[in-house]
Amino acid sequence: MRRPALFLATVMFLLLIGACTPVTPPTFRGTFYEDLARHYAPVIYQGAATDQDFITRVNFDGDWVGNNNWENQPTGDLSAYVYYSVIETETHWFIFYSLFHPRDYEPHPCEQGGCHENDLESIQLAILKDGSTYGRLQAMETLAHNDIFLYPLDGAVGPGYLKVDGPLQVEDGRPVIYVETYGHGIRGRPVGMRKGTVIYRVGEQAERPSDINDEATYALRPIYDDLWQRRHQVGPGRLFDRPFFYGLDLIPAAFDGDNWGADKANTPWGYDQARDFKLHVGDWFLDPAKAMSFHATFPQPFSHRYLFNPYLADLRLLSANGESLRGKGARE
Ligand SMILES: [Ca+2]
Ligand SMILES: [Ca+2]
Ligand SMILES: [Ca+2]
Ligand SMILES: [Ca+2]
Repeated sequence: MRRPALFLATVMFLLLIGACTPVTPPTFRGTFYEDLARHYAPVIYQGAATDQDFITRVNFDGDWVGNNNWENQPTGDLSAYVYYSVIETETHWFIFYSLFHPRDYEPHPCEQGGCHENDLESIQLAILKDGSTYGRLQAMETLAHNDIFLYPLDGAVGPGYLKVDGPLQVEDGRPVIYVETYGHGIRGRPVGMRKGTVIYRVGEQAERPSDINDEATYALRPIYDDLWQRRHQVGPGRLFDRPFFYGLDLIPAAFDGDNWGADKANTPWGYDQARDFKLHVGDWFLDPAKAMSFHATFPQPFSHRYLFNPYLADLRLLSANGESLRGKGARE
């Protein structure tokens, strides 16, 4: 066989192998990262006026369609879930938690404005790998609508782009967060808590609170398995919408939604807040070492070299030595 023919045959063979081999993406389930996320899973004080303030999973209505979630809120399963992810550098673990509500609403009628379908507000923790099993919690950032707020626990962590909103509250080593009623913005201190309060703690069971003053356990779900794997489901009637370029890849900035506005709720990798000109949309989730060290001042050691970042790896934006290639011109 002449060389071009041999080459062609080899390519055809590899394509055939690729087409026949089921691609199983890595999973967080059963890994140390899941243990770590469970170890630091927050205690959630959820302001609650109605069951529209109960946290749940994105497929609470039995499907992965975004624009029927407002409609299905009254009939869907409101068992409690929190989404999580872990990214690791040489010196830190960054744990991201996202809380989903089918509706973001107001005490007044939605005709007066302020409501939208789907709602995802998030927090991120920076854990110093100090040689102990679960490391040492250094700081938390929380998202509330248009802003990200900073809460150091380690006295050596100081303000950066963000001011310090207060000290990080902990309960049994877990961060305590407050989720406002109606709009579900998250803070490290009680803000916008109206009517009742549901206290959620991590557990094995996903429980549904019985009323707006109750305690319930939530189960964890991996962002990587549940949401990131569906990032190509984009467009009206699908899960996501508002694609944007991160590197050379289009990923969706929002959940598909159509009540009281189009596509109003962000994905974990779609937040636009606290960026200035230093960060790209997506960096807070996808490149947390860069984002958090811009938002806050961390003591050394603080590495920007990733040991585990499956998102940048999937986007082919991870260099051989673990650095983000986003904005480096390598694939742009
Ligand atoms: Ca749905
Ligand atoms: Ca809808
Ligand atoms: Ca909201
Ligand atoms: Ca849409």
